[in-house]
Amino acid sequence: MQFVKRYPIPIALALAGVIALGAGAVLLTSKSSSSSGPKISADVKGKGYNRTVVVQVKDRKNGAPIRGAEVTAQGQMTFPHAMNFIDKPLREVSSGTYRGPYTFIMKGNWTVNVDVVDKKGKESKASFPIVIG
Ligand SMILES: [Cu+2]
Repeated sequence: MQFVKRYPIPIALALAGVIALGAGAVLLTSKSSSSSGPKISADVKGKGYNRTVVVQVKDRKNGAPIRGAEVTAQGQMTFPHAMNFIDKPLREVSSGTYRGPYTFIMKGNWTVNVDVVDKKGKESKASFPIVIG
């Protein structure tokens, strides 16, 4: 928690609260997403820096799992400073479920940007906030 000490107390308290809530596996709520194309939901499992990103891709209209899509996850640090990291492809592990490891190298607030391109070439994006602490 060393980095928290460098910030004013209200921010440190807010961060500590968010970090406490963020412990363990959480189903993430999308901060933004495409209005058309496949529906994306995501979960980041594990603790510490090395996590597993799990993404579910469904048909927006009928909820059916979408198989054979190209799915990537990209980590973006948003606080205490901005940093962008590489896109990593996720692998389909069951119908419409894609997963892969992602290393979040620093404590702080991050956004996981998920990009999906289905077999017809239709693209969908969603962003999920997560705290690494
Ligand atoms: Cu950083």
